[in-house]
Amino acid sequence: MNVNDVLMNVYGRAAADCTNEEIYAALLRKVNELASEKASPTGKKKLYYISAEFLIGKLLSNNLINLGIYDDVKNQLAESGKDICQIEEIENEPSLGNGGLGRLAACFLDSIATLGLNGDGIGLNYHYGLFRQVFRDNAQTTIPDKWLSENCWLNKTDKVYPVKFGGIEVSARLYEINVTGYDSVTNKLRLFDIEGIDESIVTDGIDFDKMEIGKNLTLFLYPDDSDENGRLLRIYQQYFMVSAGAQLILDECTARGCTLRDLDDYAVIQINDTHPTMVIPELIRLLIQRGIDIDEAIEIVSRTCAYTNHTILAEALEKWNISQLKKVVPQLVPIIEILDDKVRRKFDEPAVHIIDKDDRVHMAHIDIHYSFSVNGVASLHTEILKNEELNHFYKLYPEKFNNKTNGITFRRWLMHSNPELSAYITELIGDGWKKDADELEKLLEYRNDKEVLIKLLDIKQNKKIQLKNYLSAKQGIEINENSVFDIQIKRLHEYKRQQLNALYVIHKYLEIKSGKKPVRPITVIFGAKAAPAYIIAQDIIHLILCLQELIANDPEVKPYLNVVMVENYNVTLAEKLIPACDISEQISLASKEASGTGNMKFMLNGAVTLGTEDGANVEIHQLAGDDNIYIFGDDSETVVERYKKASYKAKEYYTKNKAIKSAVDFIIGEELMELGDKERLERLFKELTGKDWFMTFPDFDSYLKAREKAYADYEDRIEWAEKMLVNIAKAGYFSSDRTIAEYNKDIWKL
Ligand code: 26Q
Repeated sequence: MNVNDVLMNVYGRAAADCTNEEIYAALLRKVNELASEKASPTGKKKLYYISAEFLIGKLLSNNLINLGIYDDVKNQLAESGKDICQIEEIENEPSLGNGGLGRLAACFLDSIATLGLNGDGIGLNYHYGLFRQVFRDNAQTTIPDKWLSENCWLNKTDKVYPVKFGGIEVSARLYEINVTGYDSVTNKLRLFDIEGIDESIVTDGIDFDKMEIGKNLTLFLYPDDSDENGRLLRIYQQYFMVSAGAQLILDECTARGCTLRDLDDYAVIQINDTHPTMVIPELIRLLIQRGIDIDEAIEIVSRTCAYTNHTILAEALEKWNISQLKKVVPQLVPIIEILDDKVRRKFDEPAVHIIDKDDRVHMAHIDIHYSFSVNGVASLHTEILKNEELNHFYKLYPEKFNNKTNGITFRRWLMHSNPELSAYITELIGDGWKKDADELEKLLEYRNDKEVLIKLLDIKQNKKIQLKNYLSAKQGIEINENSVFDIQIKRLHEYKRQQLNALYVIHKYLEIKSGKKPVRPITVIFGAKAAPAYIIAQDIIHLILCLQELIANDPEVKPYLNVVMVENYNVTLAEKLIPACDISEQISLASKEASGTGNMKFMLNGAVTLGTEDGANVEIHQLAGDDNIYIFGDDSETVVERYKKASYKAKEYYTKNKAIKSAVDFIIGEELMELGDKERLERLFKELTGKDWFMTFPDFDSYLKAREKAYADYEDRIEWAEKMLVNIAKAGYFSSDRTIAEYNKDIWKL
C-alpha cells in the first residue's frame, strides 16, 4: 500500500499535509477494503462462536500486522514525519467486554482466522462498552464510554431479523467487523443491534431509563456482578442476540444445502459461558416451527451445540426465575419445561434438574444436558468441574467433559505490544515462531549467553521507560524506571485478592517507617475496574487510592515505595503495562480463578509470575519450572476442604499473627482515616476481620516470603534475565493458535 496515494485519493493531499485524524480515517477505509478482498474460508461446516462479549481492543495496528503491511506503513508515515503511535491514539477502543471472557473471545477470533478456519463470532453491538472509570476523591466514578463514530470498523449490512418478546417485537440489524487472520483469511464478527436505539435516554453518569426496551436494548454492556435492576434487561439482551443469531445460522446453513435434520454437518455453535444459553431452546423452537417434531429437534440441537464454562463461583452461575422468563420470552418457557421434564424422567438427583424447587432455571444445566461438549478453560479448572462443582453431571456424561487451556494471540500481545522483543527474538531464532509458537523454545539455547541476557534486560528497561513516559503524559503519574515494576491488572474482585497485595503494601510501608528499607525501590501498579454495585470492590479501590496518596506525600517512604492505580484500565493500557512488567501478580485464592489470561501475556513478555497454584498458573509453573516462578499459598484441595468444613475463622489469624494485625489495623488507623472515607474503610476492615471469604490471611505469611524472595533474586540481574528468557521460551504453549487447534480437533471438526 502506498500511503501517500491513499491520502491523495481521499483528500488530495500527501501524508505530511494531513492531520492524524485524516490519516486514521483514510487508513481505516483502505485497510477495511484490503481485509474484505482477502479470501473467506469455505467448507461445508461452519463454526459460530456466540458470546455476549468480544473485547476486541483497537484494530488498526492489529489489522496492519495481520495483513503484513505494518512495518511498511509505519515507515512510510515516518518518512512524512508522522508517528504511527500517534495515529493509533485517534482510534476509540471498543470496550465490548468486561474482562477475561470477552478478551478470550477476541483472541479466539484472531486465531480462528489465522488458522484459516471457517468461523464467525456472533454478539451484540453495544453503543456504550464497559463504563469509563474516573477517580474522584479517591473513589471510582463511572461515565459512559461511547466508541461508535463515523470512523469505526463496523460495517452495516442490509440483513434484518425480527425478534419477538412478550409484548414487543423489535428488528435486529446485522453489522459486521472484519476479522483478519495473520497472513491468512478474513472472517467476520457479526454484531446485532436494534433499529430504534435512543442515546438521549442516558441520564446521570451511566444511568438510563430501563423501561423502554425498544430504545435501550443494546445501549450498554452490563458490568458483571450487576445489580438486580439490570437483570431483566440482560435477559432481553441475551434473547435478542441468540434469536437473531439462530435465524442467521439457519439461513446460512439452508443456503449451503442443509435440510435442518443434518444441521450438525453444517454448523457447530460454541456457547461462551451461559450468557448465550437460550440459543438452545430458541433453535429447538425454530426447528419445530419449520416442521420438525420436538424430540428430533432436541436431538439435532444437542449435536450442534458445545458449551464452555468460565467460572466455578456459584454466585456467578446464571439462574433466571421462571416468572422473569415468562415475561420476557414466554415462547421459550414451554420448551424449557419440556427440557427439564426429560431430565427429571431420567434422573432423580435434584442437583441436575434444570428448574429447581424455587422455580429458577439453571442455565448451565441446560447447556450440559443439551450440548455434546462441556469444557473448562485450564486443566485445574476442568478437574475441579469434574470432581467437585459439576461432579453430578460428570458422573452422567463423562464423555462430554474436556479441557481446553486458554491462550492468547501473540500478534497483539507480543508483535504489536512489544515490537522490540519480537524483533530480537526473530534475530535470534528466525520468525518461524510467528506461525508456530512452539519454536520459541529455541531460545533456551541462549539461556547461558550473557550477551543475550543483557539484551533482554535492555529491552525490558526500554519498555519501562516507555511506560513511565506514557503514564506521565496521559495520567500525570510519575514512576521511577529503576524500581522493580510489580503489576496486578485485572477486574477487581475479592477472589482475585487485590486486598492481599494492598496488605503487603501496608506491611512494606510500616517496615520502611520503622527504618527497614528495601535495597531497590518498588513500584506497585494496580489497574482494575469494579462493578458499580459491588460495594466491597469499591472499598478496595478506595483503600488503594488512599495508600497511593499517603505514600506520595510521605518523603520518608516515597523514595522506596510507590503505589500507582492507573485510571480506566483497558486493553490499550494493558498493551503498555504488560511489556514493562518485572513481576506479574497472579494471587487469586486457589481454585477460584478458572484460568486467567493476563498471566500468559506477562509470561510471554518476560515477566516472572508471583502466584498461587490456581488456574493456568499451574501450567505456567509446570512449564517454567520451580526456579522461574514464585509460588505461594495453600493449594486448591486445602482450600476446597476448608470451605467444606466451614472451619475458617479470620479473627483467629488476625489476633494471632502480628504482621496481619498491624497491616489490617492500619486500614482504620489515623493516617488513612484522615485521608479516606470512614464508612468505606471501616466496612473493609470488618469484612476482612469478620469474614475474609476469600481467605487472604492464611496465605499472608507465605505471600510475604515469596515476594521478598522475588525482590532479592531480582538483584542478580543476569540470573533474573535467565528466568525471563525461560518464561518467554516456554510461553509458546499459551498461543491461542494452539488452543483453537485443540477446539477444532476435539470439538468443532471443521
Ligand atoms: C453475569 C450476569 C449479569 C451481568 C454480568 C454477568 C457476567 C459478565 C461477565 C458474568 C461474568 C462475566 C465474565 C467472566 C469472565 O471473564 N471470566 C473469566 O474468563 C476467563 C477466560 O476463560 C478466565 O481466564 C478467567 O479466569 C475467568 O474469571
